Amino acid sequence: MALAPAFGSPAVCTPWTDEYTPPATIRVLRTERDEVPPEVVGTVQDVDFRSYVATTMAVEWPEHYPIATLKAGAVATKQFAWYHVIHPRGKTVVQPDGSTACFDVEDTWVDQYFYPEKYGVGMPAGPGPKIAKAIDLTWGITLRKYSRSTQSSRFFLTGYRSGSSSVCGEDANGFKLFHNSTRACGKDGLTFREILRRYLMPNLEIVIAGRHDVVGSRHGDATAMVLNDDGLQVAHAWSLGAPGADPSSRAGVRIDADELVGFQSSDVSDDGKDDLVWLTQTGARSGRITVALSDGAGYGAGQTWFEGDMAVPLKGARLMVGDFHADERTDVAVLARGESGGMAQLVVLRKKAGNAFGRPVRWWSGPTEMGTVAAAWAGDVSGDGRADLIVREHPDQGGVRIKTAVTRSPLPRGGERMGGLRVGFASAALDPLKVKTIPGDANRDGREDVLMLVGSGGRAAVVRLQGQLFGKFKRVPVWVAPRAAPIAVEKTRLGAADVDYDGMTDLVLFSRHPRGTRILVLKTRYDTLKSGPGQVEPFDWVSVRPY
Ligand SMILES: [Ca+2]
Ligand SMILES: [Ca+2]
Ligand SMILES: [Ca+2]
Ligand SMILES: [Ca+2]
Repeated sequence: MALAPAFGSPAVCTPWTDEYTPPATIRVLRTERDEVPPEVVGTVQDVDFRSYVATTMAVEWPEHYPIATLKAGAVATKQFAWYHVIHPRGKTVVQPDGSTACFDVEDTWVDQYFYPEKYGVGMPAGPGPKIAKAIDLTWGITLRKYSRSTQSSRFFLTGYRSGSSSVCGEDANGFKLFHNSTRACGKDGLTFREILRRYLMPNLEIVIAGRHDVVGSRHGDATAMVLNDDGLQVAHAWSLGAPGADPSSRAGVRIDADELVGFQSSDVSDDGKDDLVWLTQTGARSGRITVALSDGAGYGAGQTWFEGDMAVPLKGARLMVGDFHADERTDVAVLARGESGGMAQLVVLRKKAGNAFGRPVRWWSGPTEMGTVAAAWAGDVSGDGRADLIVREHPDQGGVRIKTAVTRSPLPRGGERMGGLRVGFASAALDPLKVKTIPGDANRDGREDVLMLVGSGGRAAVVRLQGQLFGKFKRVPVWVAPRAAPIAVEKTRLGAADVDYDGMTDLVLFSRHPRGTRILVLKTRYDTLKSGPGQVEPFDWVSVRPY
């Protein structure tokens, strides 16, 4: 086993400071055990970080635990070690050859138990496929604690112990997970996000950075469909936030606009890059769902992932994408007219293994006049990992209304899978033409918010409707456009992406401009927005549709 060189300064061991992307390796002090070769004992090893997490979990979060518990454990195990990499304790050891080496963690219970000779990846007693899955599905997730007084949050040390209780949540203290009781939570049917919230509340942020990354730079991108002269919708993506990336448009897929019900962006192939999904009507109640996968440079050719009976009338229906099953996979949903007047219904097509969506399953139905629905999205407002329904309505009597229906958790086996559609925000005074809305997680607490651009008295303002546990919104004014740079709300459409890669969804404005369309990013901070970057594109704004 080669000895890694010692670094000069104990203040830096593994040189890594990123709080959103895990380190590639970690330096581990090896101690004496039966199967550890004598030449390894007392040395520091550079270990592949993912293997380190998997090997540790094989002992500390065993394979037979429920998958939700393992996912919570994978987040905590990863972050415990990662925290020590980015906050070095200055630990060093004199190795058997006389050299001094620094290390981030030691391989005993002092930190996390690491014994690759016996529990390593590929060993009979090593991590199995369930642990590997739990790690993969949560690799991009980090936890932070928010402080209201400083308007900031910090990546914190996540610990865990065996615990004194076998009742879910009973020994929760706000900072640690406990094996026995979190195992009970998993058996009770909680999702891993619900487990993390129960043990690590209050002020917990469950963060995923880089939302809506299409181009593959990790940073979120601006995207819009533009209608061309041949009547085709052409997908365009702009990488505006990544340092050194080419900000010019990448044109991709062309979609025949006839019979198109809708298009959406989401990562349906689980590689971290958002793909394009669209629904085409092939009959009154039948359709085809096509996917164009992003390869990082652009979209590939369209592939049919579902074709057939959609179970609902598609005329006037709304396509949406979201993870309704809390399995970290993107499902497709359609909000449509109900079977009788004044009713609406939602069906969900589950993402299956491979390139396919399952048959539509009834998720919700209730009184809603589809004629008043101006937009609908799937987003996890309640923060349990299951997508909820967000609907924007323009009531006949005027104003703007936003309603939510929350997916039940645990998921009922049959019947209604959602609670009722309830008003989360309503204003009779607002002119719908001067209110633009887009969902995103702006305060990175793992709950979907709605960002609202409002024109009032000549100066545009942004209000954040902050998602809450029961699908309600907290209204937080965050920004007013400067007098020197006014924004015409009625000539603006909104996109959303985490352009600066910090887990807070940023706003992307597409505004009418004398030379075409002006794209402007408003970067989200907790209590305000920061303007830029932006550019002007030569597309007639009238046909530009952000997605
Ligand atoms: Ca993808
Ligand atoms: Ca939810
Ligand atoms: Ca939020
Ligand atoms: Ca951001």
